[in-house]
Amino acid sequence: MKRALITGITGQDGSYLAELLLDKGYEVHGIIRRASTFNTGRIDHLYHNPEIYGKKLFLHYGDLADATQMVKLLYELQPDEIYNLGAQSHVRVSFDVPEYTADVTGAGAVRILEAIREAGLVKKVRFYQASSSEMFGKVQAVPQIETTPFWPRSPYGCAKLFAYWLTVNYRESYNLHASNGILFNHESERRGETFVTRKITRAVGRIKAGLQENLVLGNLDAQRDWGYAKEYVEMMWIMLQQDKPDDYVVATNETHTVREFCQVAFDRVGLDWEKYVKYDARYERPAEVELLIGDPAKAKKQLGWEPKVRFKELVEIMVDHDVKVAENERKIREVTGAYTAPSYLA
Ligand code: NAP
Ligand code: F7E
Repeated sequence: MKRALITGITGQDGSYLAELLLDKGYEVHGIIRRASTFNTGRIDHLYHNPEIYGKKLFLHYGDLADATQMVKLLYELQPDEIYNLGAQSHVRVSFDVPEYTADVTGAGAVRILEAIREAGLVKKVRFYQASSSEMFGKVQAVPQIETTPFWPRSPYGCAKLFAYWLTVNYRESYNLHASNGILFNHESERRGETFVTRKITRAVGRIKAGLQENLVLGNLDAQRDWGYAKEYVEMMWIMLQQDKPDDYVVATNETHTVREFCQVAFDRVGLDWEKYVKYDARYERPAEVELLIGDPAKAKKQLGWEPKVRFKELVEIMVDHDVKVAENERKIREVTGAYTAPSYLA
């Protein structure tokens, strides 16, 4: 039985990856942060399953800012694969907390890489770094591929670039099996609620259910290459099964504006988006990434990976989910008169 360690297991990707690895027969360990509120909503179905938790899935308190705990865990667990998905992952927020973002999203990767050396795991372990299309930022070529020069536009992008190069550096310096997945935006019904796609689909559900009046957004002209998260985590695993580590763009090679996302999402429930979407400059970023579109040809050629879920289907999966969530919340409110339902229930 292979043993994997996931940082960021409570996040969108971490939860899907944990499911995938459990399905493949792995023993899965995840690092979670102590919080004053519940932060395991996305993996509660695994945590509360007595056949899984404590048998195949184990959670450990830790933090990417805490190197000592990382070394201790790696000594104890001796994992075969490590997936570093933990991060302060919000681009807009990274302008508010640049130093914290550098520490967790950037230096967090070094802490794991050094812990691998410290625990004597360089020959044994395989390492995946969650790199990002945000590293392309002010894009120097269209579409972006693995060799496109980077030009990050946010503290988040800069931190990810640091972690990207450290991953390459440990591969070259110590022969570590370390790979970067350069993942373009990927979304799902588990997407964090302050990222634009989920903010839109939640609003659509809530407006339809009469729980919300309008939706306030920033730049509608930004273009993104949006794929489905469930498919993207599979690529993380595939990369670590190769004899040779490498770096891969994971994308759909299609791009759409935030405006188009709104149109398709509101259309799904028969509403006219222009009547509900308002603008507020506070959702703009000091420097914007205007256009992202990735060509995953290398992933297709070398690893046989291709995305299946396309833009319209992705929007519809998310809207349909959030319509149900909002409808449940409306019913609960009717009975209790109170706001109660966490959005990821149902
Ligand atoms: P996410 O939903 O924001 O999840 C981030 C995870 O990191 C959460 O489990 C979070 O824990 C954890 N985390 C945050 N700060 C931490 C810290 N100090 N120590 C340990 N863990 C910490 O992100 P995601 O969308 O799943 O993305 C997964 C990874 O891929 C991230 O590194 C992200 O930057 C990167 N990425 C994402 C995309 C995308 O489009 N989704 C694209 C490219 C790259 P809590 O639950 O406690 O907050
Ligand atoms: O913004 C525009 C915003 O926050 C997308 C992260 O997973 O993907 C994600 O980063 C676009 C931007 O994602 C609002 O200006 C307009 O142009 O959903 P987002 P992101 O910044 O692309 C990359 C690949 C990652 O690696 C990151 O971790 O939408 N936008 N109005 C808005 N964005 C937000 N959040 N909220 C708005 O109201």
